[in-house]
Amino acid sequence: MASRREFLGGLTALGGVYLLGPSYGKAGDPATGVCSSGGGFNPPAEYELPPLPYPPDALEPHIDKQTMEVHHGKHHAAYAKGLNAAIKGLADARASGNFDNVQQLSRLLAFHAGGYFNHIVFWHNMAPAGKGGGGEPSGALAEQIKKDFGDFGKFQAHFSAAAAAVEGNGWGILAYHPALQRLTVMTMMNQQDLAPIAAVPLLMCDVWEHAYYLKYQNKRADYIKAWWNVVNWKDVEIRFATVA
Ligand code: MN3
Repeated sequence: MASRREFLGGLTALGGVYLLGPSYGKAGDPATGVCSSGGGFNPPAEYELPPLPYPPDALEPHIDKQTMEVHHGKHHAAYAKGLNAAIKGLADARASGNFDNVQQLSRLLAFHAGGYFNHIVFWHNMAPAGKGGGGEPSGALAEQIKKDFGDFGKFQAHFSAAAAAVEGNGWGILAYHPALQRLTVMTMMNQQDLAPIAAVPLLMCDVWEHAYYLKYQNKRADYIKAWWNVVNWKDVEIRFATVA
């Protein structure tokens, strides 16, 4: 496990520490969420769409195949493309010395870097129900949830209510804040707004309509209720172990 100092030392690039999460593959593995311990993180020249860690129908019936195909193949792919375009736009601005569009490019970088990374965490936060998905966390994460929220039921109710109450597009998030040394439930509008700097996401629930509308229409709360059945707590525990 990386020490906190090593972990924070390894966090670079892309619009804020909170965007980066631990990886449990090799250090700096973009397929699982980028970044673990210090140094050695070399960003690729172009960000590519990482594959889903399971087939698109694996989360049925809670999350349907068509939603997963469109969400991953179209929406997530568009964030990768937008991220590459924003990085190139800023490089071009530096090369030419023309920063007329720097405000717009900075916004696009934050939005697409958020969208690119948030979905990587989200895919890995899920697993087929009964085969890694569902249930409750164990070990150190379970203890920390108890300490910071009272018990798992209170945490789950808090998270569900916060995610359901996001105005428009956004995310419900369980994050660990290394400086505060506590877990927090937070929400994020769009792909980056309202997220405290340095809070590291551990568990993310996409509540953009594209994440549930085909199957659940306007019933976001029903989607969130079903989503708990596919939460991959092992993944969340590993992320927690890397930062706490
Ligand atoms: Mn999405």
